[in-house]
Amino acid sequence: MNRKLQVLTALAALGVLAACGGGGDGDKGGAAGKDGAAGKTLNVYNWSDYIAEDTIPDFEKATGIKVTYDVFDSDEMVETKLLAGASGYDLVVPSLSFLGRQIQAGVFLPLDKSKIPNLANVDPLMLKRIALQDPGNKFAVPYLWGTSGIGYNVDKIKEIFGSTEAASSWDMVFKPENATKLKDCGITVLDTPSELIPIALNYLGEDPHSFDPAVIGKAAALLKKVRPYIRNFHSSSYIDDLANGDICVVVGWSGDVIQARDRAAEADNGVKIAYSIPKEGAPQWFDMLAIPKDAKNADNAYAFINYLLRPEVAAANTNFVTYPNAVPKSRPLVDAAITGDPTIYPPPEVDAKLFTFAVLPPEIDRLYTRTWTELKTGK
Ligand code: N2P
Repeated sequence: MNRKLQVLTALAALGVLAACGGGGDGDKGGAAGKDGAAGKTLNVYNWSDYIAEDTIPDFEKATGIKVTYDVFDSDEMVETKLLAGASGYDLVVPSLSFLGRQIQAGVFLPLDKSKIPNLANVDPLMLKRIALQDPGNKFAVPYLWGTSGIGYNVDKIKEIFGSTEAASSWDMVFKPENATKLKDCGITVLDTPSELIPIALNYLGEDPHSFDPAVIGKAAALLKKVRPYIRNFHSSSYIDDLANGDICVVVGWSGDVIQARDRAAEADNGVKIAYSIPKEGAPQWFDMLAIPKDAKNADNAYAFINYLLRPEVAAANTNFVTYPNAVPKSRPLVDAAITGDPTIYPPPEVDAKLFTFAVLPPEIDRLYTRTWTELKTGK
């Protein structure tokens, strides 16, 4: 990935770009958009490292809509803004499991599907699966999806365990006798209980969707045992940390790890990175495009959603961020090295072991948060 975009992404993460409208002059003298309200602007809140570098400029050129693009790296961050209301965003990208709860909280605009003709391009099977949490696909459209697994430095793992076989099992990070060997080269885990607790439960042979506090306590105990060996809790810095050789293992997201691999290769720094979906099974998630109810530029959000669903745009995004999209017609336009990579597009036998996340009821969500705070602060 290009350095300039990384810097822009980092600045946006700090909120530096938010104030300058992505470098533009806002609504170009107040020209009203089709919605007649706020003009030709669009405020987007997306995951970091999650769009091709040309997508926004090309959309702006094609439509005259000026995009302010901010990024986040956790569902918890988006949810806080959405539930507080008046987020100022016209388009947000929560994961499906969070979206289910946000729909119940009434934070989204029901989609006017007549404004998204390219919805016809979306994989109907995926829509059907998603409808379990967004009945009738009323509020959201799938953007990209992926898995959560283990990213690792190939040479370091060979050095420590003799081969990379160790990375094919969650044992590598969840067995204290293994994790201790990784302590010095550095383990990072995603900074979210919503992923790590279900991953730990699944590893223990428990239902990853369990809402039983005693069962969730087993995941907490497991995580606590390996806590001394975890260097960082972070959900975006690990891309560069892995690529630069500063950490050797991450429990992270598929496309992010592949981006780390590609950044290291581009830098030609001798660091080899790989991603594994451990054999005990791993999460599969979907990130969803949705319009907050109080969006000032909803029509521009519709235009952007429709643009993202063009096969050539969806393919460009997948080629750049190495996450699969929801548009089957884009597939012939995606690099063969990506479609042929079983860690990006899991083959059926791996797919069969993937699990999705449940929509957590509020009391379990609170238990997750408490567990996480205690884990991080080492109580
Ligand atoms: C993007 C990470 C994907 C988000 N950097 C996981 N839902």
